[in-house]
Amino acid sequence: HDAEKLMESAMQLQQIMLLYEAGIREIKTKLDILSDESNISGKPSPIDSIKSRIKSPRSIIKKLKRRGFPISLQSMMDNLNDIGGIRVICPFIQDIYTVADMLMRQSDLTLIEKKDYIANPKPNGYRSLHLILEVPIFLSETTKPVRIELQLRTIAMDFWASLEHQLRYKSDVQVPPHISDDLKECADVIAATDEEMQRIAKELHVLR
Ligand code: 0O2
Repeated sequence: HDAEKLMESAMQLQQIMLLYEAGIREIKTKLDILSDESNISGKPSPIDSIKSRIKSPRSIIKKLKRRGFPISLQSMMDNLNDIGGIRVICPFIQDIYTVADMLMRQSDLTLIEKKDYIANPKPNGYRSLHLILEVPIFLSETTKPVRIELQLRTIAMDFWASLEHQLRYKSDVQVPPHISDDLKECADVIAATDEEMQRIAKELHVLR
């Protein structure tokens, strides 16, 4: 009986993970098509690179606990929107909105939530555009919607966020306030450089 129960839970988990992997594949394909379309028309692609990940069980449980949600597969699907995540790295700030608009125009995608941490950076200096998109997954008998978190950022924003993430997670001590101020200062310098690079690109007619 125990073996049956274990088998049932394992299969349920596998089915859920299949959905998230499929959701990531669907949206990545859409992004690849948009990038290829730019390339063949001789325009520079608004996408520099794409990364994706499935949240680890450890992080899923940590987040459910932190938010006070029940620890179950159903709760994970209902309450977390970032189990499947895609990060789109763009050359220029404007490219982020170009890519986001292109995706939001696609009729099979539903925008569930948009957080613009570029227009409104986090107090620590973090900048990115976050979209929660719902994509239908067509299975043999049914169609299941799955939510995927998209983080869109420039190369410069990604540089800061990746290093800040490493510094925060690698250090066992709480980051002291003067270091947070230094990191915020770095974020602001990087943001100013991003603006400047965009201005140059516009002046050279690389960006419209
Ligand atoms: P990981 O390892 O990237 O998966 P919450 O997830 O509770 O913080 P919310 O509202 O669900 O908050 O999502 P939010 O704030 O829109 O975005 C969360 C994700 O954005 C994080 O995922 C990070 O990937 C990224 N992010 C947000 N703030 C920062 C920041 O200050 N620095 C860096 N480097 N990344 C940030 P996870 O789950 O925290 O981590």
